[in-house]
Amino acid sequence: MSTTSYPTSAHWGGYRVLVRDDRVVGVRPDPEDPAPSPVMENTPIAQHHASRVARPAVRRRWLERGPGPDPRRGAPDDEYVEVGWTRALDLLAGELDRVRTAHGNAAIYGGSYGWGSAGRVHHAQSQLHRFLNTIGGYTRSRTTYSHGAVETLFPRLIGTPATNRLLHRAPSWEAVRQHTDLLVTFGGLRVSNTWTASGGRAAQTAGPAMRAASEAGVEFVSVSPLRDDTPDDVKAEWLSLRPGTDTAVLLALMHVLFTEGLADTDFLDRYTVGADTVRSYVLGEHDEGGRRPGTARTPEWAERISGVPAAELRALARRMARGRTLVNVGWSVQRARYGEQPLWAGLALACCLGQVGLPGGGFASGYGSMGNYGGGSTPLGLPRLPQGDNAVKDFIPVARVADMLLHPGKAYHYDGGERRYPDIRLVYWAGGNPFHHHQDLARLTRAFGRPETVVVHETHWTATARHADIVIPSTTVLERDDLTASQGDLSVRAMPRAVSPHGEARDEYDTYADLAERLGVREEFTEGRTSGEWMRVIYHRWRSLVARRGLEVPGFEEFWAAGRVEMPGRVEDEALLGEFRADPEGHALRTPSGRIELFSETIASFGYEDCPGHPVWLAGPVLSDHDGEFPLVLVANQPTGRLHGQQDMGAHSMRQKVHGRAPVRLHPDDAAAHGVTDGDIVRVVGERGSCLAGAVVDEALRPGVAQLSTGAWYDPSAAEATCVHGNPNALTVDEGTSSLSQGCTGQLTRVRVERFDGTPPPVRAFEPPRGVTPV
Ligand SMILES: Nc1nc2c(c(=O)[nH]1)N[C@H]1C(S)=C(S)[C@@H](COP(=O)(O)OP(=O)(O)OC[C@H]3O[C@@H](n4cnc5c(=O)[nH]c(N)nc54)[C@H](O)[C@@H]3O)O[C@H]1N2
Ligand SMILES: Nc1nc2c(c(=O)[nH]1)N[C@H]1C(S)=C(S)[C@@H](COP(=O)(O)OP(=O)(O)OC[C@H]3O[C@@H](n4cnc5c(=O)[nH]c(N)nc54)[C@H](O)[C@@H]3O)O[C@H]1N2
Ligand SMILES: [Mo]
Repeated sequence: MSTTSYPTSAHWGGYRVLVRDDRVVGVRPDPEDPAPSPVMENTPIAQHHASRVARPAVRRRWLERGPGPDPRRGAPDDEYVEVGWTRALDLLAGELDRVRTAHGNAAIYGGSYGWGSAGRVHHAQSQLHRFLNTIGGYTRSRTTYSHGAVETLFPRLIGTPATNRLLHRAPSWEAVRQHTDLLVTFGGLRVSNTWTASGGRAAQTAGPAMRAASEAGVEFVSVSPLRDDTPDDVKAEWLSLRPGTDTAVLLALMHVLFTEGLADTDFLDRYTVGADTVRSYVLGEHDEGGRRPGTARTPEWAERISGVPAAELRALARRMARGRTLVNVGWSVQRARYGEQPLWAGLALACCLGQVGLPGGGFASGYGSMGNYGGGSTPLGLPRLPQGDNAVKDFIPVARVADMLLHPGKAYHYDGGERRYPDIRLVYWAGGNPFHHHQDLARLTRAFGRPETVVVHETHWTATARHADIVIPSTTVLERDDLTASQGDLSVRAMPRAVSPHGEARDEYDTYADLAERLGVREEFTEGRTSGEWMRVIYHRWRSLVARRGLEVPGFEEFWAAGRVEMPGRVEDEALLGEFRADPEGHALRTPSGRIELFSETIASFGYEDCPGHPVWLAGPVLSDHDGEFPLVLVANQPTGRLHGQQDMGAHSMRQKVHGRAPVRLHPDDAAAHGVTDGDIVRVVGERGSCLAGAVVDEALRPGVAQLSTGAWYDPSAAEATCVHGNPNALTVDEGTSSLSQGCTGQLTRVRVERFDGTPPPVRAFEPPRGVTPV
C-alpha cells in the first residue's frame, strides 16, 4: 500500500499528512519551516480517534421529554441516541423554528466562541453566523477570552484602529533586531505560544526571530513568575514576581523616572493627556479615588507587593531610559481580575520613556502570545466568507456566558452602560469548547442546565458536546477542501482533502444548507453555491482587491495546483503609532483628545471603583489572605502540548501527561511543604472545585506559584474531584476583569495541593457517552 502526502494547515502551522489506505499514518514538517511545531504530532491519533463524533446524536432525555431546562444536562452517565441525518435535521430545524417563533431570535445564543480549525471557507463560527443571520439573527458575543480587557479599554486610550494594530502587528521582529536595545516583557515570550496563529502561519518564524534579535545584541528582561517563560537562547534576565502584581512594578518604574528626571516631559506634553494625574498618583499626592494624600509608589512599596527587589526595579528603570526600549505587556497579564490596570500602566510607562512611535521602541502587547505577532502584516486583507447581517442587536461580553444563562434579565455593567442579560432558550455552539475555555466549570454545568435546548457541532465528543441535546458531527480539515492564511502570513495555502469523512460526518456547510432548506431559506444561505464554489468566489474577490492595489496573484486553478501563493503586499511594521508621532495633528488618534489618554475623562465618568480614570494599583483577589487555606497562586497558562483542548488525546499531548493526567508544576520548596514528590498524583483544590493532576517538581517556578496549563479534557466522571483529568477551569473563579471590560480572568487562582493516596479513578474524558457506538 503506498503512502501519499498532502499539505494541510492547522492553527499550529502548515505541515503535511501522510495517508495510507484512507488513514492518516504520520505527519511531516514543511522543509521550508525553520522551526516546526511538535503539536502536529497529535494529528494522526486525533483524526481517527474513538472520540470522533461519527453520527448525529440526540440526548435520550431531551428526545423523550422534549425541550426544557434540565439540571442533568452534562451528567457523565447521560445517554445519547444516534438518530440518523434526516431525523436529526428535522428535529433541529423544528426546534430553531419553535424558539424563534415563540421567543424571538434574540432567545438564540449563537456567540459560539472558540477557535475551531484553520481554513477560510469552513471556519465553523463564520458558517454558523452566516446561517443564523439568514434565519433572523441571534444574540452574539463581543470581544475574546484572549484579550477582552485590551479590546475594551484601549479604544478609549488610543482609538480603535490603533488598538487593532497594537494587538496584531506592533513593531516587527525585524525592526526589533535593527533598532531595539532592550525589550522588557511582562508575561513572557513563550516560543510554544508562538506556534499558534489564527489560521496557521506558513512557517514558524517567531522563535528564530527572537534568537536573531538576541544575536544582534538586543537585551531581554522578563518579568514573570516562571523562569522558562523566555527561550534560553535570548538569555533573558529574569525578574521573578508574584503573579498579579505587575501594576505595582510598572508604577514603581514610573516613580523612578519621575523622581530622577528621566521622564520625557516633552513627549508627555505633546502626545498624551492626563500625565500630570498619573504623576501625582505615582508620587503619592492622591490615591486611586483622588483623595489626598495617597501612597508613594516607590520601588520599596512595589517590592513589598511583588517580591521584586527595589534595587533591581531602580536599576531597570534607569536602564530603560538609557536606550531604545520596547515594553511588552502580554495578554496573560490582563486575563486576571483588574486586568485593565497592568496594560494601561504599561502604556503609561512607555509614554514616560517617550519612545512610542519610534522604530523598535514604545509599547506592544502580544510578542510571545501569538506566532504572527511581530511577523509582519497583510494590509490587503485575506479571502473571507461573508457572514451577512445580524438582525438582533443584543450581545454579551463573551466571558459572561454563564452569568447570562443563570440570570436572564439581570442588570450588569459593561463599558459605561448598564445592560441586561437576554433570556436565552437555545444555545448553539460550533467550533468552540466552553468546557475548555470558561471558568468555574461546575457553575457552567449549572448554567447549561437552564436553556431549553443546547446544540453543538463537533468533530469530537468534547465535554461541551456531552452537554448538548443535539450533537451534529462535523468533518475535520483533513476531510474537506479549503484554503488558509493568517494575519501577516507569508503565503495563502491550499488545504486539499486528504481522507474520507469519519463515519457519517459532513461538512457544516452542507448541514446548514439542509437546515436552511427546511426553514425556507436555502437560497439565501447558499446563494446557489456549493462550498467548493464559495472557495473559488472568495479567492477571486480577494484577487480583485489585490489587483485594485496594483498587485497580481494567479487565478484559482493555478493557485490550487501550486498549493500556495506568496502573500501580496506584506509589510514589516517599524513602529506602533509612527504616523501619530510624526504628525500628531494630521494623524490624531481616534480618542476624545486625539492623543494617548493616560487619564480618560470618559472612563472616569463611568464611576467604576474597579477601573477608575487612570491606571492604579488594585490588589486582586489572588493576593488577598485566604487564611492559608489556599497558599499557592495557580498560573493556568497555555499548554505546550496542543492548542487549547484540541487533539488532547494525540501523541505529543499524551507524552506530557503524568499517569495520564495533566502535569502540575510545583517549586521544590512548595512540593516539600505539601508532602509531594515528583510523579505523585495530586489533588489541586481551589475555592470552586478540585482536580487531579500529576506533580512535576521544577525550580523554574517562583516559590508560591503552581502551574497547570489549560486543555486537559474536562472529566467529571468520578466523585474524587470536580475533574479527574486536570482541567484548571475546574478551579478558576468566574468573575470579569472589571465593570469596564468584563474580560476573562482565567489565568490566576488560589489553590492548595495535596498528595492523592489510594487508587485514582480512571480518566474517562476520551470515551464517547453511553449509547454511542464508535466507528
Ligand atoms: N483558565 C484559563 N482558561 C482559559 C485561558 C486561560 O489562559 N486560562 N485562555 C482562554 C483563551 S485565550 C482562549 S482563546 C480559549 C480557547 O478556547 P476554545 O477556542 O473554545 O478551545 P478549543 O479547544 O480550541 O475549541 C475549539 C473546538 O472546536 C472544535 N473544532 C475544530 N474544528 C472544527 C470544525 O471544523 N467544526 C466544528 N464544529 N468544531 C470544530 C475542536 O474539536 C474544539 O473542541 O480558552 C480560554 N480559557
Ligand atoms: N501551544 C499553544 N500556543 C498557544 C495557545 C495554546 O493553547 N497552545 N493558545 C493561543 C491563544 S488563543 C492565546 S490568546 C495566546 C495567549 O498568550 P498569552 O496570554 O501570552 O499566554 P499564556 O501562556 O497564557 O501566558 C504567558 C505567561 O504569562 C505568565 N504570567 C501569568 N500571570 C502573570 C502575571 O500576573 N504577571 C506576569 N508578568 N506574568 C504572568 C505565565 O508565566 C505564562 O507562562 O496563546 C496562543 N498560543
Ligand atoms: Mo486566546
